[in-house]
Amino acid sequence: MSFKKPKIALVGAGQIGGTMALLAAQKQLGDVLLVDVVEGVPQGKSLDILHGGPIIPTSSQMSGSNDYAALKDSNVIIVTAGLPRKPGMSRDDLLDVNFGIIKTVGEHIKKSAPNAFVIVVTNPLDAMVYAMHRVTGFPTNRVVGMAGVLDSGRFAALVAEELNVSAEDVTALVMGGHGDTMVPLIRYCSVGGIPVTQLLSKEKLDAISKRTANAGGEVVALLKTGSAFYSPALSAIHMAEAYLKDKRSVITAAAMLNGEYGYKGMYAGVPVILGGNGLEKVIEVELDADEKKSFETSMEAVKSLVEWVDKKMAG
Ligand code: TXD
Repeated sequence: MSFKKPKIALVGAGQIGGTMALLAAQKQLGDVLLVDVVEGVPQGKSLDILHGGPIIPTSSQMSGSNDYAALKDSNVIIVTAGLPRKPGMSRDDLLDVNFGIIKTVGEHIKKSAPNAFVIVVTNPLDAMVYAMHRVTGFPTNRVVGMAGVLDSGRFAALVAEELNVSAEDVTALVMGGHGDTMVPLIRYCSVGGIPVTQLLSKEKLDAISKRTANAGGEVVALLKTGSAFYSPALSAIHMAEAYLKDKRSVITAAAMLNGEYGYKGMYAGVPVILGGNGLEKVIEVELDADEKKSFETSMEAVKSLVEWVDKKMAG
């Protein structure tokens, strides 16, 4: 018997793509390919990481290409190709230009790597992951979006900071679309198993929810020339690892709903089990009246994005 390392393709070798390449090599998840339209960038970043291989140390092979044909037989493909947000720009402003990019990338994935597990990161996330599913025609267990891991991580990090405790002891659950209407579920957040509502006041928790929904914008305003990339890269690699190691991780991902939470045919950020078959299951948690209302408001925003993509696909 012979074994080959998994092939991890990162389409988009920008801030998130480059960071993911380093993380994937550090974690020895497999061989790493960077693909980008800008000549030299994927080659340069992969060469740079390759030079660090003996220091990490890692046995991951690194390569970079401007040719989508290099995607051939990839096991996992993480897509960040697109334009990032500039200050003052909403995620939805990006819709048109990034849709065109996802369409091109999706068509190549379909041709070159028909069995790949695809994680979409490009914004506006809920529309782009839906477009990727439509363009590739891949089953929904193999096309997911990254947002919930990041949004939940942001909420948990802010709770940990407020309580002055280790971030690794806080778990949080942020559902809904990846936009200003995301739904932090305060009562599902726990600190070392203790419900956070026993440790922080409602006012504090409401402020943390607000700051979480605006966290991406807060980073954009500080960076001025791009959007967050370290925590998004960590989040997407966390998902790839759950798949490659068949971890059956319980995380929040943008997943296609098929009746869960009362919606069908739309992606939404929901808790899921991620393992060797990709998205193994959508977990339905109980929502109270207020949470349900917030989730529905968030889904209204996603619905208009889905309709936009459907129109584009039809015409
Ligand atoms: O939670 C989330 N899902 C997100 C999403 C959190 C943060 C950022 N999020 C979005 O990810 C962001 O709004 C962007 O749409 C993507 C990528 O963010 P990144 O910060 O990595 O952007 P960069 O540095 O601009 O990188 C994008 C790269 C860049 O190198 C382009 O040349 C390349 O994408 N690009 C392409 N690559 C391949 N193929 C095509 N067609 C292409 N077009 C652009």
